[in-house]
Order: sequence, then C-alpha cells, then structure tokens
Amino acid sequence: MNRDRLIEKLKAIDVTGKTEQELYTEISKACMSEIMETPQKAPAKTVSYFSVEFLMGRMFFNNLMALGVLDEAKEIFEEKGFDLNCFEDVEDAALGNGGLGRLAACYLDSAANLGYPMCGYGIRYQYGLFKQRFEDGCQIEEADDWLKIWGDPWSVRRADEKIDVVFKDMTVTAVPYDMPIYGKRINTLRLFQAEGSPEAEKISEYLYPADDTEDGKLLRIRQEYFFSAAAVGQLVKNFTKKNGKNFDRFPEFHVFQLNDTHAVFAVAEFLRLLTKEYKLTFVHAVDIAKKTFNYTNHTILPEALECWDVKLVEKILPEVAHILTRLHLHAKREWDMSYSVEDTTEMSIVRGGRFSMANVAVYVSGRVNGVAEIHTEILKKRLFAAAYKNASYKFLNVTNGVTPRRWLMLCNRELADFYDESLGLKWRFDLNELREIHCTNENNLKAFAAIKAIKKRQLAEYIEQKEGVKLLPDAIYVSQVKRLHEYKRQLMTALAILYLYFDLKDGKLPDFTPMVFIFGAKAAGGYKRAKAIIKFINDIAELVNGDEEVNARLQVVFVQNYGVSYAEKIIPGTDVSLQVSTAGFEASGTGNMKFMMNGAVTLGTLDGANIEIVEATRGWHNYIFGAKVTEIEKIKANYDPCEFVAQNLKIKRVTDTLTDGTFEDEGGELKEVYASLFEQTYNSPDHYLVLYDLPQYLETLLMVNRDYQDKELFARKQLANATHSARFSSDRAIEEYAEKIWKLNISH
Ligand code: 26V
Repeated sequence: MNRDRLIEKLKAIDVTGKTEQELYTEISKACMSEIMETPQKAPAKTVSYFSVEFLMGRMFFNNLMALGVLDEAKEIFEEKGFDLNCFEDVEDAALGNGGLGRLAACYLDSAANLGYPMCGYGIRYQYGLFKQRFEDGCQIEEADDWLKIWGDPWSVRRADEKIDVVFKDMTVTAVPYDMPIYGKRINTLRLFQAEGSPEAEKISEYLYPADDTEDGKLLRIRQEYFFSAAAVGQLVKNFTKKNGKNFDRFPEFHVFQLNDTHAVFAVAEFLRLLTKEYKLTFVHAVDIAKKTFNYTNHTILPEALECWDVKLVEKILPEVAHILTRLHLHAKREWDMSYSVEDTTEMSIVRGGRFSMANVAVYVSGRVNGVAEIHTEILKKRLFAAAYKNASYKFLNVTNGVTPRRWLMLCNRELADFYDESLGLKWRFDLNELREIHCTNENNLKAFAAIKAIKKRQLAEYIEQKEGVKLLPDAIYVSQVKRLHEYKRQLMTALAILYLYFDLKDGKLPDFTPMVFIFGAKAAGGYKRAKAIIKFINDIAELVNGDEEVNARLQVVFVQNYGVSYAEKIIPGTDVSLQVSTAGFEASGTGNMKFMMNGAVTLGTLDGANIEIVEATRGWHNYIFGAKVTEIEKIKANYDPCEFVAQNLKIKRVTDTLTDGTFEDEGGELKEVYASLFEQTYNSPDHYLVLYDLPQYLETLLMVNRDYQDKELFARKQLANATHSARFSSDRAIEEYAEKIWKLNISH
C-alpha cells in the first residue's frame, strides 16, 4: 500500500457541495483503490472460515486506522471544513447476532494482521440484526436496512465469480461481495448474495429468520446450504484448475474451519462434489474431508444445537440428504467394529429421524475445539463424551480472543497513547509488553485514573445524546451488555438493583458510593420472556431514576440498539463489567475480555473465560461469586425456590414487585417472569439459579462499592486487568489455531 499516494488522493478530494454520503463513498473508495492495488503473494495454504454470521461493525474508522491514515485524514478534512466524525452515524455492518459473529470478525482482523491467509465465507444479508428501540419500555424491532443510506463502499461485487447453487425446486445464483481485510496481509471476507428469482432472493434477505415454523426451518436450511455450497463449489473448482483431480493434495492447500454447525452442509457438499462430479469413491472422499475440516463449538444450550429433520432436508436437497445418510452408515460401520452400542448411538449422525449437525461435524473434523477451558471440559465430559472417549486426540481448547485494534487502539485512543508514551510502539505488536507497566507505580495509576475519567465523561455525553439520560458524574459505572438471555441473568441484576433501591430508601446503606447500572441487550424477536425482562429493567429505571430520595446515588439506564459501535463507547467508560451467567452456560464470553482490556474489573461467576481472566490477574483484581459448575447438579437436586424465598424475606420483597402492582403489567409479561422463578414452565423453577445466587451477588456488589472508596486501590485493580489482557487478544487465539489446528507455517 502506498501511503503517500493515498494521502495525496485524500487531499485531492473536493468537499464543496457534496453530501456526507457522497464524501463517505469517495473517501472509502480512495482507500479501497489503494488496498486493491497492493500486490499479494499467493499463499501456500489458506484457511477458509465458514460462518453464517460476521458482525463487522463500522468499517470506516477501523480501516483508516489499519491503513495508518486516520489522524492525518481527520486533519486533512478538518482543513477543508469537514468533520469526519459525522461518519459515526454510518450504519454498522451488523450481519450477526452476538458473540459468535463478532468473534469471526475479530479473527479475520487478527489473521490479516499476523499475515495468515484466511478467507471468511458467509451471507450478505440485505437486512442485518434488527434495530431496537423502546416504546413504553418495551422492545420494538425494526428492519436493519443497512445499505440504504450509506451503501457498502468497502466491498466489491464480483459478478464474474458467481456460482449456481442448486435446490430441488430452484437454482439460486450466489454472487460474491468481497471485503478486503487489511493488515500485514490483505485477506478477504467473501459474502454471497442470493439472486435469480424473488424466491431465490429471500435466502439472503434476513439474518436468522425465526425457525419455529416449517417454512422458517426450510429457509434456514436453504441459507446454510446456500453459502456453504457456494464456497465449497468455488474452492473445489479452483483447486482442480491447478491440480486436476489429485484431491489427495487438497489438504496441503486448504483447511476449513466450521464456526459452529451452521456450515456443516459444507461437509455434505464437499463429499457430493468429490464423489458425483469427480468420481472419487465415498471412502476416499471422506478420508480427504477428514483431513480438511475442523469444528468449533460455541454453545452447549440444547435448544441451540442444530438437528434437521431428514424429511425436511430431503424435500429441498435430496442428494445432500442421501450423502448425509450414507455418511451416517459409513461412520456406523467404522464404529461398530470397536465401540459400544451406547457410544455409537450417542455419536450417531441420524438420530430419531433427524440429522445431528454437531455429530456430523465431530465425526468428520480433524480437530474439535471449545472456546474456553471450562467449556472444552464440558464438551469432553458431557456433550461429546462418547466421541471424546473414542477419539480424544481430536479435542482441544482454544480460548477466544478479541482484537486489540478495534477494542483498544481504536475505541480507547487515550489509553493507547499512554501505552505509547510509556513503552513505545512495541506493545502494539505484542500485548504481553503491557506487563512492563507497573500497577503499583503512582504516576501510572494517576495517568490511568485520568484516562478512565475521560472515557466515563465521553460515555456520559454519548448516552445523554442518544438516550436523553444524564449519568451521575462521580459514580461507579457498572455495565452489563450482551444478548438478552435467561442464562446471562440480566434478571438477577435487575433484582439486585431493586434490593439496593429498597435498602437505600430504608437508610440502610449510609456509605454507599453512587452507582450507575448500564444495560445494553437485544432480545430475539420471538423470545417473550427476554422481552419481558427488558421491560422490567426499563420499569426499574423509571422508578429509581425518578425517585428524588435515591437518584443521586443509584441510577439505571438501558441503552437502545446496543451493538458493536455502542460497545466501543460503553466498554472504555466502564468501571465494573458484569459477567454473571449461571456457571456452565456461557461458553466463553468475549465482552468480558474487551472490558478487561479497557481496565474494567470483572464482577462475575466462575464461568466461561471469566475463570481464565481471574487466573491471568492472579485473583484479587476481580470479584467472583456464585455457584460453581461442580456444585450446580447437587444444588438443583434439593433446591426449591419457593422455600428459599420464604426464608429470605428481603428477596421476597424484590421478587414480589413482579406481581404486586409496583409496575404496570397489563399483558401479564412480568407475571410470566415471576412464574419462571417459582413454577415449572418450559424449564424447571428458577432453572438458572437467579434467586439462589442473588444473596452472594448482592454481597459482592456491596464489596465493590466499598472497595471503590479507595480510589487508588481500585485503579490498581483496573490497570492490572488492562495490562494482563494479552492472553485474551485474538492474535494469541489465531496463533493457536494456526499452530494446533490449521498447521500453517508462516514465517513472520
Ligand atoms: C443460540 C440460540 C439459538 C436458539 C435459541 C437460543 C440460543 C441461545 C444461544 C445461542 C448461541 C449461539 C452461539 C453463540 O453465539 N455462542 C457464543 O459464542 C461466543 C463466541 O465463542 C461465546 O463467547 C459465547 O459465550 C457464546 O454464547
């Protein structure tokens, strides 16, 4: 990339009479032209990263930073009288739901920055994750027409590389849109758009449509097959152009990573092509697939594990169904020789008339990994116990990571500048260098505290502008931002806040340091209980913020439309990060890592990567509470939430607010939340131990509150978190994938 030439191009842009959108396109295109002209060495071996979600966020500032022109571009345009910050209104590319999609984006960033050849494959949804706003405290969803205003100047349509994807009832054209990922290498994110007929176009219209109806399920299967088959089709075809049918060499040049089971149809398509088009034997094709595919699991929640009715797949993809059934028999024959009946049943590809996509992935993959140590242990002991017993060599852990470029250098320039001044630039290439910053040094602590204060002020301004709520300036900022799900226990935080509220009103917390609770979360459109929890928290916010007796000491704000860009504001401005999932349920969490990197302490359970965060900071810098994963089964065996609450009247007082008229509940949504705590609903009463863990949660919140009074001590904890976060960089994670799974040999 020729930086000087890019600067000249930027200087040459005339701003007069142009709209913000026109300038956005023009500046982005100038950068793109430079990127596209940069020559690339052909790689020896490329990783294909299959993911139905890529949550890229806003690309403009990220890309200008990556190109090393962000500051200068800002100056150039300021001189022309144009403020580049207006592009903070550019829509996020929100083609993902949450952690899994954002992880894919972080991994693309790290692979490019480390020089590993990696191409992402996914779907170019016309509408990304819905936009959220609140009306009377309730979530309203609106379609995310992300291309409408600002377009997509960071991608290039490659009509010349389109490919047909064949379903029984229609043929769909998959047109690639390539987004360059700029780093030491320029990698590509290739998203396919479905074209042809109006029916065909539906395939790439929406991210994750509801799949509780037959039509919804069929559409989901179409989406999964669509992008998997398009990618595999191209990869195989390009391979044969250079190597003919010598597929034994395929794994020398290609390694495939399945980001969860959503692209498992890629396995079937690979086998179908090799056997039907290129006439390999089935056994031979399976052998090559086994050397090519790897699988990452991201959840153990039973409702999120994909199983597709054989009949449903047969209806639109008969050949694929046939291949998967054949694979089932093939695997069974292999296992029957030495494995027990119980084990082969558990590992079976076809189970109860359905394809278990996870079992396909485990069978065919050379490596299967979980995303945090505890999660991988759960995979080995529970979810894939039989497979682990019989093929333990396959299983390994790669703890997740987040990119320090977006999640530190871009979103916390002040902290990055402080590191530059203290260490020079070396930390930018290896976060381990941050350990040289001593957390007991008074000057470091002062500098860090000043930066935190700036980031809190900026966050307060942003929230005031977006939500119209003025945050208390001298309070502890406590954030819980993530998807809304019962296992993440936003409800437990809500109940804890009510508890604090009543205690404050009763004059029981005389030395309480003001606390601001910041929530951000979207609930799936059809997830009624999650939506009710949002309403409950908004009700609590209204009650608390409107009460003159407490509102100088306690405040609650639920921001609307939380996403990547909002996270970039909230995370640096937070003191305490809430990671309070029921132990065993959060595979890893990645928000926890972003907070750590920005010097927030974690208040959480021993779940997911929290455990490793505590390890990395050696204990006392974070706040841990709650039932441990090893205790949960035993607790549940004797747990009766009604009895538990009867013995703890202060908890009763807060749960009663769900039904006693404290809050308006015309539709009975809060009553249903109450029922989930005390009655058998679709889960056991208080399935996620919200009430059980609440007393300890409160104690821990109050401990944080007390500790914060010693400002220096608290800053030390925060700085220690920030300077020990190297382990949670996606650079570390990608190095591990490259070495242990992909076997990439790159000298860099
Ligand atoms: C999917 C679904 C689908 C249907 C109903 C409920 C439900 C609940 C959760 C999910 C999760 C899908 C997979 C996922 O996003 N997992 C997240 O992956 C992150 C990256 O590895 C990890 O940090 C999070 O802990 C994990 O939840």
